[in-house]
Amino acid sequence: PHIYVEQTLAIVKPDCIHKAEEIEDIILRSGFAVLKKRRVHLTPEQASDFYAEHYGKLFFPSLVAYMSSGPVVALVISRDRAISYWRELIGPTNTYKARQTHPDCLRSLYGTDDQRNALHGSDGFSSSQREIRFFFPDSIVEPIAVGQAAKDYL
Ligand code: DGI
Repeated sequence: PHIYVEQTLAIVKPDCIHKAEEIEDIILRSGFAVLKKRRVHLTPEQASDFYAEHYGKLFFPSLVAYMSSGPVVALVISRDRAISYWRELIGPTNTYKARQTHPDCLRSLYGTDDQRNALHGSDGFSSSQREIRFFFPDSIVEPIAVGQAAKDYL
């Protein structure tokens, strides 16, 4: 039996940037390795590209303004089941709903409101590939099957 070590993209968003080191500690304590990290202040054009799937929605302009309002920290993080596990840790999109249904999740603890939700996580394998390459263009993004030899440290 193999374990698939995946990579996913985490973003500490502008409303949470002052907690970036605390978030990185939580990431590490949750069994992830931090493979890459970059602090960047996105332009509105870059934020629009990143969230292109939401173009045309009512909240799109304010989403772009928020994501370009200050620096973010983008991290490529890795462990088994990284994509779904990081999504579970951050919790529901809406901070207020998260506080009702998942009080211990990271968006509940660190989010600001229904849009400023502190953290991002890729929602599937193809978005993880696109989003990792968005911030780290040279990345090779494939799940790695880890066999017997590595099972002791996973
Ligand atoms: O993958 P998620 O970040 O959980 O959610 P998503 O991809 O559906 O939306 C991307 C971001 O856009 C989300 O983190 C916050 C914002 N957003 C999503 N839905 C709404 C929203 N902002 C507002 N104001 N209203 C929404 O309905």
